[in-house]
Amino acid sequence: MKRALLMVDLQNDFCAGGALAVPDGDSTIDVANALMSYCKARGDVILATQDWHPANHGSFASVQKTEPYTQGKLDGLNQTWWPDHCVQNSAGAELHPLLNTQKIDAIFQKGENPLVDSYSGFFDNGHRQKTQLDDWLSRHEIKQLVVVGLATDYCVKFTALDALSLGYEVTVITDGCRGVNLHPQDSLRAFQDMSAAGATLMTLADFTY
Ligand code: VGL
Ligand code: ZN
Repeated sequence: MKRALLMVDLQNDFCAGGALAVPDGDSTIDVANALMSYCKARGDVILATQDWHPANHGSFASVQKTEPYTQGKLDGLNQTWWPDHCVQNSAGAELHPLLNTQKIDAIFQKGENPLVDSYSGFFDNGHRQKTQLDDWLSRHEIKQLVVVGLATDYCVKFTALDALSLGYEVTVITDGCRGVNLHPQDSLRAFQDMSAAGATLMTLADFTY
């Protein structure tokens, strides 16, 4: 059965010094590199997503003239207002410099529509528009996904949940993920939600044993 490693949003803005730095986010990079080597050696495809916002994105607190990390509604959907992050073609939107990007087979960008946020690599938050990821995976007959990335409680979670609802078999490598944790238990809850929806949770050590 064909498999892909899917690395979610391993971008500078989610790492140390970034606009929306996830606590300990950088520690996912070594795990992702180890997984790429392991997966590539057994013939898996290596994919990445990139949060890719226009400078006027509606999820930005600056655009809404409000405080970052507060809540509101964007086009009828609950929305956390974020610091400006992952602006298209900015340094913050680039993949982490220590990520072995030469191993990546394809990159999928999301979050381009200023009117809606897009945590999942598959759909926007309103499930109105699809990215190219699902079609690409179908075309390559890939039905199994191994997921790591940032952030556990947003883009990793919604990517994994959408993948499960689309019928993929999903394994999440827990030590390859870190969360924002606006509330202290958010990442733990996210792992529980992914597991309850059918994802297998494993550490890198278990997975590569
Ligand atoms: C993300 C918040 C806003 C993520 C993206 O990659 O988890 N979180 N945009
Ligand atoms: Zn974003």
